[in-house]
Amino acid sequence: MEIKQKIIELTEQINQANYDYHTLDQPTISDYEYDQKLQELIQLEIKYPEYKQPNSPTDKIGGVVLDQFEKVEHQEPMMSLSNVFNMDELVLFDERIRKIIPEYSYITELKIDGLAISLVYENGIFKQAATRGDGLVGEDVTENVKTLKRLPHVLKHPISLEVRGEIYMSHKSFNRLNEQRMEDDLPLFANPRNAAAGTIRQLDSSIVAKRNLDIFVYQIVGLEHQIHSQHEALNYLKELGFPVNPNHHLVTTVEELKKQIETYDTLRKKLNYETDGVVIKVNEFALHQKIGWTVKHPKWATAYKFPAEQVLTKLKDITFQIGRTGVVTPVAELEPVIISGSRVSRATLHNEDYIKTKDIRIGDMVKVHKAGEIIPKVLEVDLSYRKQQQPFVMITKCPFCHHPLVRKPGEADYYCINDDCPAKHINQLIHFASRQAMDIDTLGEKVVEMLHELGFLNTIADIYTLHEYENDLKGLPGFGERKVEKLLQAIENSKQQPFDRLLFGLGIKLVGAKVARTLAIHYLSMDALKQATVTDLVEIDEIGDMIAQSVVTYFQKPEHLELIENLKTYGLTMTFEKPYVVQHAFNDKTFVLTGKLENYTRDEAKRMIENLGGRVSSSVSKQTDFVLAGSDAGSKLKKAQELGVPILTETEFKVKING
Ligand code: 1X8
Repeated sequence: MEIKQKIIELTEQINQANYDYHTLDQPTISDYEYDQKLQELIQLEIKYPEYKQPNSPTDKIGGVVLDQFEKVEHQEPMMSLSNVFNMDELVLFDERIRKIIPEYSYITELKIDGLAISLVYENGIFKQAATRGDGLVGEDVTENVKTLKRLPHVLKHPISLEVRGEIYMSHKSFNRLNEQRMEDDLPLFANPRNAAAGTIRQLDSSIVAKRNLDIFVYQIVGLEHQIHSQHEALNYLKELGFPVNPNHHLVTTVEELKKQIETYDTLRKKLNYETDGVVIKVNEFALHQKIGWTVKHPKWATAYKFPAEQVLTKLKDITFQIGRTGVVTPVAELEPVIISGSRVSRATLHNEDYIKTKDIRIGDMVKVHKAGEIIPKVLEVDLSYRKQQQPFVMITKCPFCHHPLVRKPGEADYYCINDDCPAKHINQLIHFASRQAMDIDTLGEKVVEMLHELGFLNTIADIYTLHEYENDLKGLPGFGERKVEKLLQAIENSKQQPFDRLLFGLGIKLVGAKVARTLAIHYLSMDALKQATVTDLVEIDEIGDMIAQSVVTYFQKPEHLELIENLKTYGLTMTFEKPYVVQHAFNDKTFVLTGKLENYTRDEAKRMIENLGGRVSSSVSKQTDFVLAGSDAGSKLKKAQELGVPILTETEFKVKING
């Protein structure tokens, strides 16, 4: 009883703290205190799953990993809205309605640029979330939606209903995600909507939890008898505890509509989320029946779409950037212009194919906009300005080392494959010293460029012999005595950075910070990783063929092996020490789960094991420490018996968990 009480108390305290932080934007407890409480609740829920509350905040951490999403048929079709793109079209929309009914009001709301979602609650408890899909059948993304911090898991009133809304990603979370992806060498999301849609389709809900999606709810399905207008519906949704966008206004004439749209157009530039228009609905539900629907959309509503700001400017030149892996990217050098509030002078042109398809030529006038209002993009050439401009020809030699470039079959990118290319070296050095890798903060871009130029730094290994030139460095312009000492001290300290950071810092193609950590956890040392074959590597859940091949190729090169030997001699960390959450018999043990469990889902069992420092693998091998076997276990159980791997029943597992 006492434990149940404690679980209820922690659940309430953490939920309140979440509300204060995420909804009111006014934190009431420290991060430390929050983490302590959350950890305590996690541990108690592991030991006493029977007391876990339906509104437990631990559901917001994610951890459920699915093989695929189930299909869900919508109770009522999820329709899209018709669009109007200017005031004339808006007037036509209004006239069509006015022909049917003379008197009504409109409610205007911001159109959130995210993805539509349906949420089902039973007796006030969140049960299911589904995407729009084709409007009739969507996908069950309940586990992912559970992780949204402002989504109520329990409503203020114990009612059953379906509501609909829009899931979106704020500019802040979007920028943070793309910065991270840049560091991890992953393709960037073009805009917050794509990022939100890509995130909601993740099979691992703990990834979703980290990306900070948010939601606005704007529709109640059914309940027309109790609620008579959209205005009442929004108020009721708020009362139930849903996040409702505060910007909604009632108007009666087209003139008022126009004014309201202008106000929204100013407002939206200050918001921290993307909007792409104004939704205009007839407010009174009773009138919806009279006005009706087409097969695709309601006739009593429309979306006024804001024009994306496009600016015409001159393409002064096409230059080339080189990444640490040698990819050469063409860049548009533009006559600077202001777009959506900020100055744009460069935009990526992606690759040769992109330029050729759009027939972009140096000297052209080009239309530029910000994709998702953020990343500058060259849309098209305005051919009316075209004179003698010559067609673009891709360079054939590296602009930095003049080595011939290579376009690999099946790829759009050109690579400089010269291992001595100075530009590649500079980028490798910058990457190695960067915050996510070895975090040598005094060795930033400018310092690297200068020390490279002067011949002090060429390869990564040179960083660790820099102290031999202490006196020479102290004589350099802009390098006082203190600065040199700080730099050398930071380099010395970096030798203690964990193995996974070093691995990331090496700049192996496709090995971002996360993959580096996964490799470090599985192989535990550089020596072991060096020996890994493609077959070994793809055994690991998150490692696919491409990454595996890239890792193996890296370690086949003699100059890389030499670099690693040198770094080892200098005393860098070549083994991984795993931080444990708690001391427990499961620390570092590999489990395989098979068969049907009685008391938990597989995902819950996986989470318990991982919380106690173990890991779960999908196939049984000699490396497996335990197989947890439920009923109807098949081939995995048989293999475990053959290999002599210890097999746990669910009861034995529970006993072990409780230590
Ligand atoms: C789509 C959207 C609607 C609203 C806001 N954002 C959207 N993306 C709203 O009504 N406030 S309504 C809607 C639809 O019906 N397809």
